[in-house]
Amino acid sequence: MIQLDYENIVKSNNNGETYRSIYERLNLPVKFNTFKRAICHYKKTGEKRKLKPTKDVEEIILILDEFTFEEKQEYKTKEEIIQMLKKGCKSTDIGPDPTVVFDMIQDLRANGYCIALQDDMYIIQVNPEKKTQHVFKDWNGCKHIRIGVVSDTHIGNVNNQMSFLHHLYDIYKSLGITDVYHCGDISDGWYPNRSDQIYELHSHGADRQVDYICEHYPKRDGITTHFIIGNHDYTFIRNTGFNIGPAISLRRPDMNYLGINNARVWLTPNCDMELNHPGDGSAYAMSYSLQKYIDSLSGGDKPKILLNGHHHKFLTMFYRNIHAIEVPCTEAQTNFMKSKRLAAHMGGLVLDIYVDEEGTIDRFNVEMIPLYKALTDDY
Ligand SMILES: [Mn+2]
Repeated sequence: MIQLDYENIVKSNNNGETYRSIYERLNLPVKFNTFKRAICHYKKTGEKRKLKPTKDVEEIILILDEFTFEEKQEYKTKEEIIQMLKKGCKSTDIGPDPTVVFDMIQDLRANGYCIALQDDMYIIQVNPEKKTQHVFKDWNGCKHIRIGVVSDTHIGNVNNQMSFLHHLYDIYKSLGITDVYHCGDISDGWYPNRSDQIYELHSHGADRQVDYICEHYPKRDGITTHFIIGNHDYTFIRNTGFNIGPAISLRRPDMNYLGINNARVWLTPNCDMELNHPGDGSAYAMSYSLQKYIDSLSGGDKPKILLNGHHHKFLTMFYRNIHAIEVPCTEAQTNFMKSKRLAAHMGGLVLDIYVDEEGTIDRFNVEMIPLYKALTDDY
């Protein structure tokens, strides 16, 4: 039987760490659901349950379903809560115990709903705060770091190139790559103001695009995809307060959500890599946007590597001591891009980063894997 350190777990949770993150950190041989239920039970009653180890720890069930099932009388259902959150509601509107309600809200957040607490009201947000998350990789001192980089897969659009994306992951797998970085616009999203977009989608709406991505995005043993979301993915937040990033991450443990539009990954203590998905349009010259962005970075805060999505272009530039790259896409030119005379560079990248003892870049190599001829209806 397993005895959990209940006090410390609750403390970590109060400090902002999610139950899932605590659960993963402790690496327990029980299901996430069992773990979470025991914690909630402890918070309610003070009783410290011992847990029986289980073999299968893969299953993901959310506490929300449990509570609404077990205590239907006292607590609102998930659907009812989401409806109420659109206008805002108090904890007591959802159910009697604020700690249980808080857990239910945390579940919804883990599912992708952007929920803020304003005064004493929980409310859906369509304009959440965008903070850059810093991620610190465990560097083992190895002087050669090899990663895969993709961007703008625009899954959900009929122009997405799923076969090519899978081909890239086959190459990554064969090269022994364990981490692939995605610079945003994983989905095509939903633009109500672009009336033609609806004809270009094979999956409509957040739920279907998330379902399609979770089912069809390349999954290879030993490879984790780390992704930010871009302006297309962001349309779901703006329209409905739903962020597909956490929703995908929850269902695909090999897909790690890093934040909205920007993230900073420290590959070594002296080598940080920025993932960026800007919101600008295209300029006359291909290099313009990247150059101006680098100009705007303050001296002390420049990354060593900059990976830029959004423009569907491939370009490398060494400027202000930054190894900067416009990352190509895996979506064929759309009618929208055609009408704006925008070319699409399709491809994926392999980066070979050689560092010294202290983790500072010695040599830097970008390999482009191009796709010359797009397939039609490749979904
Ligand atoms: Mn974009």
